[in-house]
Amino acid sequence: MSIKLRVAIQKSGRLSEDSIRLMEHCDIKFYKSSLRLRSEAVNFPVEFLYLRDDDIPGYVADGVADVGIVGENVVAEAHQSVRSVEKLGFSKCRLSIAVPKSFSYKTLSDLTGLNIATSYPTILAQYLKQNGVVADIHEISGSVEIAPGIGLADAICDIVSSGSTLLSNGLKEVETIFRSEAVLISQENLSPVKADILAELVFRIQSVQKARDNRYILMNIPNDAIERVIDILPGMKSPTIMPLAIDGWSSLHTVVDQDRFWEVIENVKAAGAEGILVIPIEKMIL
Ligand code: PRT
Ligand code: ZN
Repeated sequence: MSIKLRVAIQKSGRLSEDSIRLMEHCDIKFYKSSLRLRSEAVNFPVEFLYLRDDDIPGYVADGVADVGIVGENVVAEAHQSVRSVEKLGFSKCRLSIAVPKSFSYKTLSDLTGLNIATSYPTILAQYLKQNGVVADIHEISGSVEIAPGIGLADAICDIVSSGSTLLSNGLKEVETIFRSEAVLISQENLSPVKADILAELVFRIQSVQKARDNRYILMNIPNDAIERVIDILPGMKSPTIMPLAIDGWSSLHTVVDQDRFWEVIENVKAAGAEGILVIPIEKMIL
């Protein structure tokens, strides 16, 4: 039997869909079934284990899985010895302290002596300690946001994404203590063969992520505007320029970072570009 890298992904939850989509964008083909706990890829030496997210750092540290995809919040809370290999850019959220709306909060020391409910006692304790605040941490495993309303705690520390859960429970966010996104973690001592498979997987993930952050653009420009347009595309490799069938015009092709995309489009339009086409990129290998 050939050696396969065992990749742990969340069985069902907020990370599952994006984790599977990322593997598919890396052209790894496998059968997904919500009933199965394990599946093998057909065209790449990996097999997937479907687990609860909280178990992933421990399984990776113990070598049951070789690598895993999980939130950085879970990794930090688990404090297992695993290596963070690559941030994955999805499931972004923050761990924040929130208090009832009526609480007149000014600084962290206002929490001194209070009871804070959380599912993240380790991260919270570390944060309070670093900031010299002594409070009681009350660990609960779910529905943290209702704790102040039922008199179980004075404040909470929980994951926030849009903030609507806090709002609908009469709470306000007062401190962000940790920012998180999905991350690829690995066991610390992979065999050389597995380390090679991981390197190939990371290479594919990076190519997919770079492609996701960029757009390929094509435009027609009058030849006398070529210099001006090139000046608008700073920091990028020299664009491709090809003559059009019409005299005095060229087609220019280049790659633009999506963060700067609209600004670049506005500027090249003003410089005389016409017929601008924007094309998504599937993979970018640099
Ligand atoms: O069953 P299993 O144990 O595998 O899953 P789970 O229920 O423990 O985790 P899951 O699927 O809810 O979340 C997995 C990971 O997604 C988390 O560890 C975070 O890294 C990340 N993530 C991103 C979130 C959120 N956004 C999020 N909004 N995790 C939880 N929430 C919850 C939060 O706890 C709160 O109840 O959503 C609520 C807040 O959302 P807003 O949008 O109202 O602010
Ligand atoms: Zn969980």
